[in-house]
Amino acid sequence: MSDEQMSSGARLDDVCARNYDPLPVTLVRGRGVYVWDKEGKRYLDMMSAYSAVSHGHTHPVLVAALIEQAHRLAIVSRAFDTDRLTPFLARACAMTGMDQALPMNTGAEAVETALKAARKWAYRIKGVAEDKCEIIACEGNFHGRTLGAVALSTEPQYRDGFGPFMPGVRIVPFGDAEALERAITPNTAAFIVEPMQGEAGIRIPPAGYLARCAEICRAHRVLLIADEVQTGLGRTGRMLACDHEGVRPDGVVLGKALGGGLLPVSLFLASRELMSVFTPGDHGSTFGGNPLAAAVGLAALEVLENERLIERSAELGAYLLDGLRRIVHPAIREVRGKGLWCGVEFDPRLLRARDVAERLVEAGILTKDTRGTVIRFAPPLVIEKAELDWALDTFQRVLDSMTHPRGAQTA
Ligand code: IF1
Repeated sequence: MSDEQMSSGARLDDVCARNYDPLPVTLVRGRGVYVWDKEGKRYLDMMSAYSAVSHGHTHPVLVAALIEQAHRLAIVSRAFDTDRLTPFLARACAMTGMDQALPMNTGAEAVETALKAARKWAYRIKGVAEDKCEIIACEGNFHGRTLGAVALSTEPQYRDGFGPFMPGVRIVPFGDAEALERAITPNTAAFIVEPMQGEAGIRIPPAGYLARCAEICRAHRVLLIADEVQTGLGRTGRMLACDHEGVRPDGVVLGKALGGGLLPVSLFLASRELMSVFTPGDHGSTFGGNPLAAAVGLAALEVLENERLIERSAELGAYLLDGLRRIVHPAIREVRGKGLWCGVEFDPRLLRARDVAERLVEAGILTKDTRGTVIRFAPPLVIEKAELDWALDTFQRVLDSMTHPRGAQTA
């Protein structure tokens, strides 16, 4: 909220739609793994804006890239080429093993791009009858808030009041490859999946699940589209979560951290065959691939490698997961994680995750509950072990102070 708004006395609820219920803190500054509120209180950021701030807040190399490009050339539309787009896309393709990329801005836009590509591939290359193709998605998925992405969602609140939805969607249980095979028909264009589900509460499928899905998709000539908006770019300890199983999907969606924690940058990356369905004018975006986003995106990929953030995520993520599993409280049901992406699930009869998140804010840790039962720990990948130790000690201390319905103080 601007100074004048602050001085005018306007309140967020007066001027903003209530599409979020933010935790009771107003942030004004960030650097690295820390952010500060307007009273100057410091918080350790353990959620990284849902993994969009994997490089840490206001990373100096990325801010410098942003400022340098902003002074040169920022927005020209794709009606013209620029000197920034090709190097960015070439680096992204090299780091993901994909042939080509189509630049967008938000994760949902890149998901929509993937869905359009898959449908057109089904009609033009696989030979499915026009307007008959089907897309398979998983129970508990999250692919964005646009009407196409929400048509895939199984979360009632994300769909309530927004129908009718695009037809041709089939839902299968997450983690069950044989259910995927049973859902495939001759009209199936693609299977879109988060290799590990984020919003559903850091859900990790059985080992071999993704590899088996890839085999099934190949056997039935169905595209495998990996939505790595949250799991990609080192968050789970590998460049892509698909890499844990050596799976090369037909298409990959990247977003969030690709913008270096500074601005929205997303990509749909695919095989040459899949990307060949797009001809000039089929699809686009005013801001997609702008030189400012491309310069920051390239710098974000370079920092990922130069500062070994992917390796740090693997090493420190194992340390974080081990530390969380040593936390003691009767309300903890399960601790899950991969890389610096962990979730602690609580028994809602004993503790509400939102209450834990609010107590963590008071203790100086920013995190977020998901689905009402899971607290997510996904710090910037630049975090140090000593900061993880402080977070673990603080988390245990907060839980020790939280009673549960029986009223007994925990041991
Ligand atoms: C919200 C969480 C939700 C995503 C995956 C695409 C997108 C996302 C796997 C769309 C976005 C964000 C959206 C934000 C909360 C957050 C989120 F899982 F990260 F916590 F909702 F599930 N694919 N996830 O996770 O990307 O268009 O937002 O750039 O909408 O409340 P976007």
